[in-house]
Parts: sequence; structure tokens; C-alpha cells
Amino acid sequence: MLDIGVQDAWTITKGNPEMIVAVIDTGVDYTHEDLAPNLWRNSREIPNNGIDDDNNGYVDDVIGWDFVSNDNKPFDLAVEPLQLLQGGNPGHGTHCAGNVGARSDNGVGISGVAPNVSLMSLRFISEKGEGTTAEAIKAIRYAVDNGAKVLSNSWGSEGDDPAEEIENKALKEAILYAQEHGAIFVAAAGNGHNGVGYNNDSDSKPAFPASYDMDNIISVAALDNQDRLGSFSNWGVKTVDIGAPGVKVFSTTVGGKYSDTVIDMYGFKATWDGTSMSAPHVAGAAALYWSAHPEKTWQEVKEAILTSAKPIDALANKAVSGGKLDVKALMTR
Ligand SMILES: [Ca+2]
Ligand SMILES: [Ca+2]
Ligand SMILES: [Ca+2]
Repeated sequence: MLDIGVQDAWTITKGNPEMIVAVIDTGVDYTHEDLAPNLWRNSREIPNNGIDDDNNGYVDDVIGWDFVSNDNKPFDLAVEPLQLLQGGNPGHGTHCAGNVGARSDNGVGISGVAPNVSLMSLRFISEKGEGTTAEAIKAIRYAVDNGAKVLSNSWGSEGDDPAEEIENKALKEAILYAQEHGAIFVAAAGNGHNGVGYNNDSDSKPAFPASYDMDNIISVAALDNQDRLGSFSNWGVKTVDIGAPGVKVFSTTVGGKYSDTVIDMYGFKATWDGTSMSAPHVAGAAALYWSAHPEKTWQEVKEAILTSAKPIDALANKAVSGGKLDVKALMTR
């Protein structure tokens, strides 16, 4: 956080609660002490009356929606450690949400990049790590229709599934829908294979949705604290836009915990690695900048993020900006 200049940026703003960031993922532990104060509240919806008061198609959706269970509780389901061995990413959305906008100055835990913005929890990935393109599309459209300006997407697949031609087209249309409504779609660049990242520019190995060519996408690679590209991180001078912290990242975890207070299956304190961790830092930065400049368009916000990036050797000819997120420099734009 210090390395990307957030403390200097906060002298300008810590974000505006009217700026909504949708975390489209496994849900969020919305009872977490460091996240609950920053949850988006749907002020047009009366809770628990069984009526869709705001007529948006979702009954009693007061903090977001769960597209897996199709209910109004987008909670990030905790699972037993044994289940971790079977795969999946329990706690993934909670970890991402914390890096976007965990509360600061509350005496507990961590702080996100934009600690005063609002977090919308949209769950489309189950506790087993499974989510469908159709549900992702619903989540994207919900985010846009309910006022989110930044969509944080730490998910994807290598290539389009040829069996899902209609869904793939609909996913692109949903991202364009976000663009038409002035929203930015931040996407994890992807984690390659077996711990080794690859060049997303290759036609044979794109990572979707990060590599789609819609201009409102910002694709994010993962860096460590020495400005090195994470060994697992995808890159691409045409398809990946910028780098951000994504190696040994601390954040909020399910059960009101933090990633330095839980033990992973190997017995280590569980910091997290991934482009999943880097994308929320950029989403938070976009929300912070937009809070200070609400009149700016998505194009201007994206351009400010990319042109203020700090050039680093690891991303020379490997990302559009050639650099890493610099929130301090961004806030002077
Ligand atoms: Ca509703
Ligand atoms: Ca209601
Ligand atoms: Ca905090």
C-alpha cells in the first residue's frame, strides 16, 4: 500500500460513499468489522418485506445479490480447511473487497485503496469456485443498473469455451453495456498455467474477459514488492494494461478474520498471491480518482490510471502502460 502511494493520495480524498465498486466474485463476508461500514446500501429497497420496492427485478436486495443461490444474501461462504484441498476459492471475494475498500481509521484490521467508497457484493461464483458465464452477465448488468461505476472482476478463463458461443457473445455485450453506461471493467490478467504466466497477446492463449478488446476494460498483472512480475502472472503489451500488488497480499477473510490471522492448509500464515489480488487495487484506485473527479468520463479515468503508472523494467514491453499502479501520481492528474 505504501509502495503505490496511497497515503499521499489520501491527503486528497479517501473516496466518496456515492462511488460504488461492485465486487463480482464469491460474495463478501458482509458481517466483517472492516467491510460492513462500507457496504453499498440499496436505499430504494425496503428490507425483508418480500416486495421488489425499487422494481429492479430483485426482491429485498439491500446490499447486492447472490446469483448462485438466487437470493439477497451474497455471503462469501466459509468452508472447512479440508474442502480447500478439493479446490475452490472460499473467501476470495472477501479478500478482493478488502483491497478495494476496507475501512480505515477504525482501529482494526487493514485499509483498502479507497477506504470510504461503497462496496456492492455480487456473488456468482460458488464456494467450490464454480460460476457460469450466464450468472456473471447477470451480475455485470445488476452492477451497472444499480449505479456501480467500477466493476472489479478477479475471475476468468483461458479462452472462450466453444460450447458457450451464445454466452460468450452475451458476456461481451454486458461489458459493452457497462461501457455505454460509463463504467470501468477492471479484470485480473490471469494466472497462467502451473504457476507460470503467459503472453496474453497470443491469439492462441487469450484470457477472458481480461483480453477482450472493449476499451473500458483495464487488465491487471500482479507484481511483488520488488517490482517483479509474479511468476504466475499473465502479461501482454497489447492486452494487459498495468501492474499492481499481487504477491503476498494481506486482506480481509471470512469470519471477521484477516489473511495474517488464518493458517492455510500447509500451516503457513495465509497471504494470497494472484492477479485476483492486483485487480482490486486498480479498482480501488479508479474509485478514489473518480471520487475526486466525478465529472470525468471512463475514458479519462482509465487514461489517468495508465499515464500515471510508474514505468518498471518488469513490464517494459509487457503491458500497455509499461508500469505499475501509482495512486499518488494518479491523484495529481
Ligand atoms: Ca429490488
Ligand atoms: Ca423490499
Ligand atoms: Ca480498517
